[in-house]
Amino acid sequence: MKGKRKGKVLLIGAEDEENLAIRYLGAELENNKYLVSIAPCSSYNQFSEVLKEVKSFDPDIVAVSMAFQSLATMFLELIQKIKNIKKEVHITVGGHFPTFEYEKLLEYESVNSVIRFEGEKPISKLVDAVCTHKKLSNIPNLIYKSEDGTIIKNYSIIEFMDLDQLPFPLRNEKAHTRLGETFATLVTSRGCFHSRCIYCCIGAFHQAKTGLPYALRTPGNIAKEMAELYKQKNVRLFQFHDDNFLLPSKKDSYNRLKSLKKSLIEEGVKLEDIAILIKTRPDGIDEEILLILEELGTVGVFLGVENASNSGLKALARATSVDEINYSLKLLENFDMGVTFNLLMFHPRATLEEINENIYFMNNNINLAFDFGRAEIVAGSPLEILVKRKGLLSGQWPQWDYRIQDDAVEKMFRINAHTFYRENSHYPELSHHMIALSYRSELIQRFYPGKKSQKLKNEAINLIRNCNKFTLDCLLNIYSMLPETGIEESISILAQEMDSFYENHTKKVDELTGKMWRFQMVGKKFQDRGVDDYFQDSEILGKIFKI
Ligand code: B12
Ligand code: SF4
Repeated sequence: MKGKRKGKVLLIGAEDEENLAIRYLGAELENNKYLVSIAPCSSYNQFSEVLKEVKSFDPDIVAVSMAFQSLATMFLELIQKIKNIKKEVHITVGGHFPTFEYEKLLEYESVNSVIRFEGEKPISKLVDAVCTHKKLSNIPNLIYKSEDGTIIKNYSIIEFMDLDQLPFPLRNEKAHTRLGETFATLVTSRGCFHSRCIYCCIGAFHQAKTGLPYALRTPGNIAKEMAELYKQKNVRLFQFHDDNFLLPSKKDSYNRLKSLKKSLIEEGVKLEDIAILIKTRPDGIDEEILLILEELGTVGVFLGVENASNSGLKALARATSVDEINYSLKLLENFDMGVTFNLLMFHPRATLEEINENIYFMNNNINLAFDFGRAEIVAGSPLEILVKRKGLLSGQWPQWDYRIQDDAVEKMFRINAHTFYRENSHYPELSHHMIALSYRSELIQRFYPGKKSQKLKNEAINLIRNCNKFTLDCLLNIYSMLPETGIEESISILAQEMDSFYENHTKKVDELTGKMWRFQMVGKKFQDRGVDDYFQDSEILGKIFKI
């Protein structure tokens, strides 16, 4: 405890991977000499582990990241359980959802305070105030209950922090493995230059900020973090979780990437050793940018398509066009990058014509892994305001539902919910696995190029295409049901067909993923010995390792 300040903070958050929100907070707290422990919680199964940590670590503050509205109910139950065993502990919650829903959350007796917006500065001040019994009124972004129960809202920070000044997020001792390689996520920015998409809360989250709606780390600072991960944790695959990895101006994006490349080389990161995954809007790329992204090792691009009709794009406030999307896809065809996308083809104003256009688009991109669904309501999004104003809202806080204005599209959405997205359906997970497969097939091409990796890539494309064809047939089948009544039996038959196809396909994807995994394990060994060509070309080794 020497040199440590009084104050122990237990940070809780969903950790499907290292959760950067709590890990940035943890780094800042440790920098300020507080003691920190991280308790991951993505599901009810992890409650007992978290509660065990509450007992053994005995924190002064429990800080829960509730970014995901979908997990809010679970976290509220967890918070109650923590209070049951440690009544006096101060529990604060933060992240996107609490930033907007603080009033409702503070109605829960177990929640002592909410920290809105970015949390680094406020959390350290809160720990200090709680542990030294100071008043809470000087803590920025804090909302809390006074002794008489009234809600007190402190002032908000209205400027982005200098992101280069933040300590790098805390990391586990050992890096995660994703797609068969050592893996880490990071962000190079906060906020979004567009900030207007109707289903998104990022614009509102940073709305109070003066100046630009986003802040950037410098390339040198990003490269330092990557180099640390590369050298100390042997990380080879980096996923950038920025809302937009690229900038509004293509020239600026190009210069930034060029500078990142230079900084990485200066830091001793061998570019041929690393691979990256990014997200970008379709209007963010051009050939020059793709060339430099390729040099940086980009193997996966999640392209923000979101809707493949101009009216749909307009309704979602995407500020892009189908031509722009098609152009970016055409450019991407010339690069070895797994391109994936999501289609929010269901939204309050969706029409059947739009649905047609989206299905047509899927068909035109049958080799690409994608996901589709409805634009869901999250607190702080313009969509929330729209559905309330139009009287379309139904369901219950925090899991809202809404009605699509066009009856036929609404019917189609509900049939989808009873088929593709019904409970225990294999489709939602399978679509994510196919996205992963698409990235992985390019990743192995980059790290272990040769005949076998090309063969595995072809197998992946075939699986993706076959699955997409079936998905399209199902969508068309659903479409044909729309004018009919008494379709319960047809829906049930279709759901059974889907179950059997998607279950079978999941097995095939798992088999191919297993094959890729074996290929990577063995490929590394042959590469280390400088005989990878022999491995890639050998039929016998292919048979032995079932590749
Ligand atoms: C990485 C990510 C994921 C990862 C999760 C990784 C993990 N944690 O295990 C994956 C891919 C799994 C994922 C999935 C989903 N995601 Co997501 N995801 C993100 C993303 C892109 C980055 C998050 C991040 O790391 N940011 C970097 C950190 C440093 O910033 P931050 O999270 O904002 O944290 C700061 C503040 O918010 C605050 N803060 C956060 N927590 C706390 C807690 C306390 C106590 C305090 C004081 C402060 C505080 O302080 C932090 C530091 O300043 C965000 C977008 C975004 N810009 O944040 C979406 C985002 C969080 N995801 C979103 C959504 C909708 C989803 C999905 C529902 C998507 C889907 N349809 O499946 C799922 C739900 C997952 C689930 N578990 O239920 C929405 C959340 C909206 C909402 N309120 O629900 C976001 C905001 C995207 C968006 N533009 O709408 N996601
Ligand atoms: S969806 Fe992406 S582009 Fe649109 S506002 Fe949100 S972060 Fe920005």
